[in-house]
Amino acid sequence: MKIQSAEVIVTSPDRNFVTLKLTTDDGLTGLGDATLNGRELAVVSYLRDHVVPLLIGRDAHQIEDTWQFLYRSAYWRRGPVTMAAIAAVDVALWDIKAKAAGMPLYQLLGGASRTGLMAYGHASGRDLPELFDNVRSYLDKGYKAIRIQTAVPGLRAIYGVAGNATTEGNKGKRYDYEPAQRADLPVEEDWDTRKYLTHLPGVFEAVRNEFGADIPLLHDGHHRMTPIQAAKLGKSLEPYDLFWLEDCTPAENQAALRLVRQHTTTPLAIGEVFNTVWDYQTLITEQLIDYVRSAVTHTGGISALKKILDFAAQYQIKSGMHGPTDISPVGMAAAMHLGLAIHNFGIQEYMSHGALTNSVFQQTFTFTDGMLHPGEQPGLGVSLDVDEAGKYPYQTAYLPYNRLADGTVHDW
Ligand code: KDG
Ligand code: MG
Repeated sequence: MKIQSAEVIVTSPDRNFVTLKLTTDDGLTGLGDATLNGRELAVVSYLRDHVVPLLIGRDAHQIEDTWQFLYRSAYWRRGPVTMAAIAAVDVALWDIKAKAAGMPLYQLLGGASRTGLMAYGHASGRDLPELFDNVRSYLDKGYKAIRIQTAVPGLRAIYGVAGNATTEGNKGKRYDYEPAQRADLPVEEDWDTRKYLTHLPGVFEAVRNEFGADIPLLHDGHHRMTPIQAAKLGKSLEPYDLFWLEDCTPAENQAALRLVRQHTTTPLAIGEVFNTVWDYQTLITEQLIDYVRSAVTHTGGISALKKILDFAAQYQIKSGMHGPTDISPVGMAAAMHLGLAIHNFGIQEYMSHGALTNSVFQQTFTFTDGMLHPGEQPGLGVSLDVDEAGKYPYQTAYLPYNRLADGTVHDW
């Protein structure tokens, strides 16, 4: 079974998505997600100019060999653009192999280890009443675990808070639904770690008082703290029993997590900006984290992320795969099949896509009583309507960035 054609499809229904579609000489098709939020066209060029010509005529069954060929023959290694491109090829080939086998993809990864995947949703609010309303709306939808993000008094706009969004299309709406703004320049937001560290524990105390001790609560620090600040935050949140504190420091300095770990028992999750196992080596072997946050899309695909998660399993570290809206329905389906199969599944982030996105991507997954399941259709269970996709051309969009009060650029 040879790869006959490879097409890179760019569409922007509710936001930009990049999808690789492979077709074999016996007519099977496979999809892979190559979306890199705010840098989409770099992956399009990497695929169209440097990868597609290498794929034509290759045996579609040789997934591992193709992965190693693309990774090693480039000479230049790692990085989000390269690894998103390789991920798209890897996932599309798994989709094809599962269709050829006539099985849903999770069966080829070892079969189901559970009946469904516990998912968490994103609640936020400018104040406590708004946050409580938002938490209730997630509980009403069946979510069993909820991420809590809050505005901070004195700060105009920060990551993850719906109501105070600065981006035009999202003003007063679900900012955490789509932080990337369709515009020629990124939006500037503001940040003050001291104000944040003072405010956050009180918000978690209020949420626990309102909703009780049982519900798993999560929080995303979004890379904005130094190690000692993160250690302080983890410690101050201990009474509220978080499921995890995510990205408490900029993730590229793995050693920083040693200091955080020494000071707090709040579980730590990290890795949505990582792209290979090398980003995790110290974190996993020294048991400095509890959850691997990588997306299939940004970490070289199912083949590579499964190896990272198998490695993590030896250290009792579980999965917490990235699942915001910039992971396309194809990337989400890949995460669901992998999560269903591995033993060390932890939790799955899940923000539903918009109606236009769902008109471009037809999907078989279900979300019932807070649990995701990828469905039983052979392959990933996702198809792409090329005509619908063509109605929504690419639009320039950027993620926001932060400045401190004195004008210094800060991690967003
Ligand atoms: O593209 C960036 C977003 O995916 C990221 O900001 C979302 O931090 C995020 C999360 O935890 O979902
Ligand atoms: Mg995050």
